[in-house]
Amino acid sequence: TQDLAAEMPFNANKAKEHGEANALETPAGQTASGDPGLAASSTLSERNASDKTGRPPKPGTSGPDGSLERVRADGGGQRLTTNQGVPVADNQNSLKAGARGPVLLEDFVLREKITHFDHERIPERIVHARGSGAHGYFECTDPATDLTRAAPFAEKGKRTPVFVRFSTVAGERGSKDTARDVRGFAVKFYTDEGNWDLVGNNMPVFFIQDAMKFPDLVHAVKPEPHHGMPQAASAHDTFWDFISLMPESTHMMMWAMSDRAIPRSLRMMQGFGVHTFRLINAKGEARFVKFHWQPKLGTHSLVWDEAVKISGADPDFHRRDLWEAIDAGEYPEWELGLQVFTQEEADSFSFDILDPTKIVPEELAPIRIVGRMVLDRNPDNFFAETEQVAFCVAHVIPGIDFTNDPLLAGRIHSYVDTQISRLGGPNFHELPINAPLAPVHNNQRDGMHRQAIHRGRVAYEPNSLGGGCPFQAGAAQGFMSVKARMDAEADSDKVRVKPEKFADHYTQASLFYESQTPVEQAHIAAAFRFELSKVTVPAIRARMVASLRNVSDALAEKVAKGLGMELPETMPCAMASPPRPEVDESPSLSLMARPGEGGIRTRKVALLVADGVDGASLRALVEALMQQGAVPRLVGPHLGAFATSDGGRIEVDASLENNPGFLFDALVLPDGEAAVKALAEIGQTMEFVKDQYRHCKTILAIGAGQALLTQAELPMSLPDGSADPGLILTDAGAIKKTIEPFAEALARHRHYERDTDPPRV
Ligand code: HDE
Repeated sequence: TQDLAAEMPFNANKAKEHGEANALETPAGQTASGDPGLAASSTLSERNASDKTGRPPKPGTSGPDGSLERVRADGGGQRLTTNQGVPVADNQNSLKAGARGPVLLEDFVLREKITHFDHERIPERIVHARGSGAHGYFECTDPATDLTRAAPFAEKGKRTPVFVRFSTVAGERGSKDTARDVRGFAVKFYTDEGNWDLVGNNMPVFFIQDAMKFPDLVHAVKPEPHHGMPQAASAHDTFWDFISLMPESTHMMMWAMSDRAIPRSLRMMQGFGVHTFRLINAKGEARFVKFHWQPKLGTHSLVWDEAVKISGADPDFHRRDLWEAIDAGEYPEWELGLQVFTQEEADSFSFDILDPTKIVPEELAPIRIVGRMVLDRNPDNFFAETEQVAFCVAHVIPGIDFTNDPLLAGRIHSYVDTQISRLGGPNFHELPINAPLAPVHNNQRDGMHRQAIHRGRVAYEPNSLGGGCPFQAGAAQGFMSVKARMDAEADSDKVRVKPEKFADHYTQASLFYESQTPVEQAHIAAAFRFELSKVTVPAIRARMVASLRNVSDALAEKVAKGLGMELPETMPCAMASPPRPEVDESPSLSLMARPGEGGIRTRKVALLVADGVDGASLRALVEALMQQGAVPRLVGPHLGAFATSDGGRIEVDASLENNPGFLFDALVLPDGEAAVKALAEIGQTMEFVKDQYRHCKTILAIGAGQALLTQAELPMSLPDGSADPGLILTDAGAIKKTIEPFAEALARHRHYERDTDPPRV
């Protein structure tokens, strides 16, 4: 592995899609890819020769040698043809027997067009149907060769191309982005030893412990089968019926009811491999590992009221945010951390590391950062890339292996299986987005939609006619399953049981709840209240609250009160006295623990505008915000230009109607008597101001604009009487001095001190 890596520091082909990597020479004659005849029919050096400019591509654009380049189609300057390449003379009229006569069956142009259209859709994913993808690279910052021989970690600075797909779980393909849900975080590494898919979520635990329960879980959360409702929502009877009968889901429910289920941006959430995996180094030594992605921008969330409103005004909120950030060159970035522990440590833990409803607290195994991932290119085509990408938990590479987690076992089977119906056959690995960059050579043949043209008469092994090729790579180079003990009792019977510690359903749920800040705890209680308030069967509500008493009586009491019910008896536990946990609190479980790098880059600020607005202060603000990387947007009563008080004109970007307040991170109320008077007469202005306040965002009011705060009846101080750090008042003349405090307040994202339940505004 080491030698190979030294020879080929960057993946030969895909890396060309990234600026810096593109500058590096790849050994001459190196084949870019093997078997999938579509992957490469020429050597990389030949293909390089076709790069006429010789310049590396701009970051964020595709290089001339990008691995996807060979399949990119562009109709610019071309004549219209059928799928057979026959030029089409008329694309408006079908072929008829006379101007008013019947359409003729012989019209192959019409029939081909309609037939293709009839078959444009493929089945959506049974879960994670709605997703958004991006290209990028993983760069190793701390070679982890002591732990693993996996190719991406071989060398400092080594870059491995990746494609990432983020998703919601329950909603259908066209559902809203801001549903309360788990987010998928699936990363395909195109490594030089084959594809590795790390198919994770933005929460580190899962609802169930055994794959046997997955179809039940999914059937329970999906729209109810008789009437097909609700869409992209867990707040309904069948979901909570199932959950309340499955205490093993309690820990995950704490995460799912926390604000992590409504991220502010896909760029601002963590990712986790969830299961315990294994790392194996070149010496064959194995250790356990949990994978963690940490966003550079920190972890930030929406508030529920905001998420609900956004889903109406912009169901593509997260998709748009990701696309726009990458488009603007604000490439999202994550660090990859490994939480590593030995068999002996695992044996000593109070929980079972094979149980996917448990975390390993960071206090027991610290996170070692080994690399960073940067997403720097939007897909060219949503269907070809984001929809057709096929992740698979079974796609591992030498240096990475599985454990006996029974949920993982089911996943190793499920993902390939589901692609066969979703993508129409066993050759989905040949689709450009799925094709590995590493050479593919084997004796698998034929099947629907085969792209490769295998040459020669040998499709078996052993053979002498093909010189024994393709030959086995052997233990030194090939994938070897780790030598691991099967179970403590090697001669155990076939059984359908769970390991003993799997029965502790509540200790880590309590650990999570107790590790949250008061604001987060309040939001968890409110989320349970909301979801259960949509449950129509009182017994389900009661059973759920009875179960919550095992997590925290304070939480159960709050939820019961919110639902207007008596506190029920505590639900009996499967394990009467669980092992004592190592820690009672783990601060890193709070969203607030990872605020990120600070700053206001990509934060969207609305500046209200109407005729008579003070243009000078607005211009100064816009300029200062842009300098700091924020995204100021001028919002007026309608589109078009408005007169400023100094006789100028100012063109707005959006209207109060098409961009309501909750789509922005902060609000600026402008100076200028006439403008303020005009804005004050519009109902949407008041909603704008109130939503900004209710969602704990920063509001800057300049001069006469302060009157809008009074008109919206905003409390000017916090519930405890102290000053509200998110309300900034200033005069137009003092705008330069206000920029810094405004940016600081905006960098805090939210002013949760303002948060009350129910809201004051
Ligand atoms: Fe998945 N899951 N899953 N899942 N999952 C799918 O595969 C499945 C689980 C996750 O962007 C499906 O290609 C089973 C855990 C993500 O394309 C399917 C079990 C975690 C994605 C499937 C689980 C995940 C999927 C549907 C329990 C976090 C989207 C379409 C044994 C670690 C990938 C597809 C993408 C997708 C099965 C549980 C993450 C049906 C059987 C735990 C991010 O194969």
